[in-house]
Amino acid sequence: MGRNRNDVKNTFEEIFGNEPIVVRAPGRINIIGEHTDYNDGFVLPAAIDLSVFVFIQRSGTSRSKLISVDLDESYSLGMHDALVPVDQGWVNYFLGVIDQFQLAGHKLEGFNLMFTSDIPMGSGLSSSAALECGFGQALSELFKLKVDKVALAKMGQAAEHKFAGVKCGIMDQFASCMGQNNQVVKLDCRSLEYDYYPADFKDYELVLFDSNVKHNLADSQYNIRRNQCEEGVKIIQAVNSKVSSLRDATLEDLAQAQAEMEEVVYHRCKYVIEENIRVQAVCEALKAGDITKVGQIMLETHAGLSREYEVSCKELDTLIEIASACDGHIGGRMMGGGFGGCTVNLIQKDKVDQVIEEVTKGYQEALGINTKVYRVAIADGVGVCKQEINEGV
Ligand code: GAF
Repeated sequence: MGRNRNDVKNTFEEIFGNEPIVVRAPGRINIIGEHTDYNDGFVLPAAIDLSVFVFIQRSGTSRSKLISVDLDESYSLGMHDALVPVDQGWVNYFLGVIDQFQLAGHKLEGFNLMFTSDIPMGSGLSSSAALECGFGQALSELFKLKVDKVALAKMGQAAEHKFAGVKCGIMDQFASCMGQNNQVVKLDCRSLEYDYYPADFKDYELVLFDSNVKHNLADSQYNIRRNQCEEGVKIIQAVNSKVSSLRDATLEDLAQAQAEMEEVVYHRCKYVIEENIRVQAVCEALKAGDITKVGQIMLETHAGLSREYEVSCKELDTLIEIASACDGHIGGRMMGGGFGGCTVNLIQKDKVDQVIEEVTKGYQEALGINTKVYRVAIADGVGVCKQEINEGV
């Protein structure tokens, strides 16, 4: 996973003849608050110690070269070229960010860039958001643009909308930019006000199980969910004109509007309204040090995502079912957009090895798929690597 960073730096210097600036941008986990971000609601993510590393330096011309070390692919562009999405998927994240910088009035000159990533792609750990934020930070450093990190997160989100076609919320980019070592960040996705909470899970460890699948309806179904929520809001507004997004709606508003709604829209809205309540409850439980409660709420979220929001899949449900039956597992749920990727679980520290063994075996027996296990640490958000680049995160 990802190349040795010193090797990449040496290769950069050999190819381009100068020392690069190196930027690290992390992936993220999310404790609670799934599919709430684009409903103006609350989320509780954290940046992790799996990251994208971007190596960049000026080219001295108006042309730029991008190299994906992991994929062994490259792409060249002129900084005055018209920008449109291309077939090489990874390139679009870069084009999208360049487009955002240019729209914000920044004049970019040519650069050479290489990148490598530790974040497994398609695992729901936001490798794309990390790429957008890492590249944005790299441009900002290279051309001394002083773009603040919240602005960077917004640019990453806009790039994703326009060049990857996913109408994502702000959570992933915000976590990658604003994450802090050993802290989870509670974000109000409407006002972008945020608070940090110590990521102290006491006798429990967060463990991720990767379903090792990514169903290709993920992107299309994501946008459909977003539309269904917007449709629900319009109907709820007839009973409560103060509701401008699902974040404002109560379960009572929804009950009053239910008769006018398609059943599927009702269930989408119910899930989101309840999930926002669950984020608040998890924050309270964390403050009180009640980790068992956090685990229980995570299981409720999984049930909602699976049955009401319908973004889970057989593989994710199986992982949760097997893990829940293990001694020492106190909670878990699918994480991220859904239709594949990882589950996030809370497991008693002295039972982690045993649970990992049981889940790995059970998943293989049930579906014939190997799970991958990630025991991630919570880390800082995007930044320039000033020290030894192969150390730490
Ligand atoms: C994906 C999106 F990119 C996020 O914005 C968020 O909506 C998440 O799915 C679901 O909570 O990761």
